[in-house]
Amino acid sequence: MTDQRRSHRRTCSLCEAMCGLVLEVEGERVVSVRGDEDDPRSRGYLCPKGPALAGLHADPDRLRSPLRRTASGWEPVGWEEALDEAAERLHEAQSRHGRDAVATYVGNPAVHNTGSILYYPSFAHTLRTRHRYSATSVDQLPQMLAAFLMFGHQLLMPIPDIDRSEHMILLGANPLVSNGSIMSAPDVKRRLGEIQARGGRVVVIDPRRSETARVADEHLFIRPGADAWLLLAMVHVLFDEDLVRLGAAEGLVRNLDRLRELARAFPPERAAGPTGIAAEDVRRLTRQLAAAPRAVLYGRVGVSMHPFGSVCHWLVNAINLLTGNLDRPGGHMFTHPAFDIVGLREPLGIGAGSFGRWRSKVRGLPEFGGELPVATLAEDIRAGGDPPIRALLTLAGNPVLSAPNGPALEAALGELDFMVSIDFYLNETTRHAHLILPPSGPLEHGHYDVAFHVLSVRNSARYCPPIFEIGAEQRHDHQILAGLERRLLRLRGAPRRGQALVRLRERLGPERLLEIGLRVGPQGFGGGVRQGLRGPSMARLRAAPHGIDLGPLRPALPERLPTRRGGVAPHIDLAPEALVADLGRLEQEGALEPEALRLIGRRQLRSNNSWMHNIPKLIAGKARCTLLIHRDDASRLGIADGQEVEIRSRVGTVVAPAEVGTEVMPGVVSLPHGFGHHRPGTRLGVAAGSPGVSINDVTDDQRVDGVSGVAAFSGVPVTVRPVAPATTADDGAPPS
Ligand SMILES: Nc1nc2c(c(=O)[nH]1)N[C@H]1C(S)=C(S)[C@@H](COP(=O)(O)OP(=O)(O)OC[C@H]3O[C@@H](n4cnc5c(=O)[nH]c(N)nc54)[C@H](O)[C@@H]3O)O[C@H]1N2
Ligand SMILES: Nc1nc2c(c(=O)[nH]1)N[C@H]1C(S)=C(S)[C@@H](COP(=O)(O)OP(=O)(O)OC[C@H]3O[C@@H](n4cnc5c(=O)[nH]c(N)nc54)[C@H](O)[C@@H]3O)O[C@H]1N2
Ligand code: SF4
Ligand SMILES: [Mo]
Repeated sequence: MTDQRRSHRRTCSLCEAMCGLVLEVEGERVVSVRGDEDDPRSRGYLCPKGPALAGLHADPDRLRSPLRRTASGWEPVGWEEALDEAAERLHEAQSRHGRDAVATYVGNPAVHNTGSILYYPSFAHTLRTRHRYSATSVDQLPQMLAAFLMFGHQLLMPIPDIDRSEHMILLGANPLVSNGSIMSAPDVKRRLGEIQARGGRVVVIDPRRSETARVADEHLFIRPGADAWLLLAMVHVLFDEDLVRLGAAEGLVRNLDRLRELARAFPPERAAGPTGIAAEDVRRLTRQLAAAPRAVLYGRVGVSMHPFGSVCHWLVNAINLLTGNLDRPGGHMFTHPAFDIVGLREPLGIGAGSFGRWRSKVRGLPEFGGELPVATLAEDIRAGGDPPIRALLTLAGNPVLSAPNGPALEAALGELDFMVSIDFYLNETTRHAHLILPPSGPLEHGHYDVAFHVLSVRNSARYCPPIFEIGAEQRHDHQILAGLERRLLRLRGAPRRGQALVRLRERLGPERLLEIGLRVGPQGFGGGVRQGLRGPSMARLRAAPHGIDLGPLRPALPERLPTRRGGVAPHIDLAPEALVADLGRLEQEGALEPEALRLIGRRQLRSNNSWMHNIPKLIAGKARCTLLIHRDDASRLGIADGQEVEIRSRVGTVVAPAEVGTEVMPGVVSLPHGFGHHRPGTRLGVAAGSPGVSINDVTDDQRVDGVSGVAAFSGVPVTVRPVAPATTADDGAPPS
């Protein structure tokens, strides 16, 4: 090889932490990846997925040019032909059966991809279907809904100011493994350690003694799905013991008395039964939170993909506010991003939000932000009716493994007239497509985290140019989306101006759109002429290899709160009616059948939802798709460590080896999500060798958050039994 070795600094785009990496590259090969010691945010930290970017870049299974499914298998097809065909088939479905006949599903990596996050909104606007779905409804939607109803904008989700906090309670989050979510912060372990070093306290409330729980000062088990009881009890204590201090929210709050009234009925004594947490512990936790000078209660997916996810996120926000921690340094704060998708107008920004403008046709689940919950996609396809779904476009998503009741969705996909997937893997979902349009890989395009700087624990901005140029046979996500949009407009005979606009945006490319967004944003001319002259521009970002630090989070009230629809003054609603209405359901929650256990998921350091198991270094080692079960339950059910067990729910059955111990609380079992790579017809040579099973073969699409319709993965009722009688001689207590 005569190729010169080059060194590149790059933000890792795989998760929300945005770690700084240094990649050594020779020719087309990434020779090494290490954490960038000089990166002020990550200071050399990286997780095992960072280095896997090398494997992803080199993966022979990663598709580079389009594929068409035929009776005799997949055949290569040129880009022009593939885009023409895809647009024609989508157009055909819409012209025959109406706009809503095309559904879309957008997955998680689309939010980490600068091209798709900037170009998808316009594409969706052109498609104008009410059948839009995304990974949001198996993730943070309840958190966005709470932000929308309480603060007036779906993206005004307050972020834990972890670097200045002196007391942090983590509820349903495991950032030591997930690396933080809606809290972009590399190396959370160090950051939590710093809270402790400042004399502060870290408390974890989780049905599993998670990796984060192990470094906390205190860990409390909670029964899955019962968090709303705990949170209501905490609100009760705050009012009852006169601990309420509104702090920066003083004068902005509505419905304070209503919340006080509601919480009156939920003293800690009532929470003890459902949660398993003693009343005295709830009182103590609440007093400690209220007494700390800077504190934050942080709730994430464990209380979002949850039967009361929306209520939980409402109450998390409320408790932070009632303890004076909203908008306080070290508390729960809003960001001031350079590219401000909160403050900018569409199409560069994202609108304030909407809720319940229409409902899914079978179950009547509500629209949020123009989307319906994915828990209803399978039945919406299968119901036919009016309007039917005849075609589907997926972008960066693998709903067969990530949505509840994956098998029902797979069956429904088989009924479509047409499906097209923008994705570089032939996987469990895209194998159902008629056409796969593969975009460039993460190192092959420029990168700016449009979404995650908005969710970062420090205001910052960073752009990284592509490391590799794409080949003539490749396209970027934004080119594919704009290419399809342009064709759809042409097929519809749309005015030339509209078509020209799409072509112009395509030619401009994401970098130029970024430039516009940065220039008009609050750190640019949006903040005044002087600010604009000094603020981040693409030239400044290109000249700053570690990005631009815009300082710690700063107070944002009342200035960040938007004027509400109808000209209603900016305010914070402490008891939005849509959320209050769900409390009645709490009291009606039926008890479990006596033999049932509650299933929860878990994330693992060397996974990225469903799609990085094809990287040999990430999947190597002992099988990780195991069912954690408490040893008391195991011995009651006659299950030995390592034994294969059957996990059965209302919708299906999977078999996995049991891992017996005391990590999960009694009555709870845990399977990781993202596995299930045994399905035929994929092109995932490595992942297929360690397939595991998909937790979403047993999660229930009918079990959803009562307000938003988001899948309730926390605490799915299951029964567990050994597949065959234990063969080991010792029938006593299995090893823990
Ligand atoms: N039971 C259970 N289910 C869960 C969860 C859970 O905890 N428990 N977690 C949920 C959560 S939080 C999420 S976010 C969802 C994720 O759900 P999805 O987003 O549906 O699934 P992913 O596994 O992230 O799949 C991402 C897909 O994007 C492709 N891809 C990667 N990068 C790019 C790119 O740059 N461009 C394009 N076009 N494609 C790309 C990959 O090949 C893969 O097919 O899963 C949810 N499902
Ligand atoms: N390594 C790795 N990192 C990832 C991902 C990955 O797949 N792998 N996925 C990324 C994505 S898309 C996201 S959204 C983030 C999510 O990041 P986190 O929100 O930190 O998600 P988890 O690590 O799943 O932690 C959720 C915790 O909730 C607990 N839990 C489950 N049910 C309940 C309940 O009813 N109540 C309470 N209180 N707790 C409960 C679980 O035991 C678990 O410890 O992670 C991101 N980072
Ligand atoms: S924590 Fe890991 S996956 Fe996330 S940005 Fe850092 S290196 Fe990448
Ligand atoms: Mo997620």
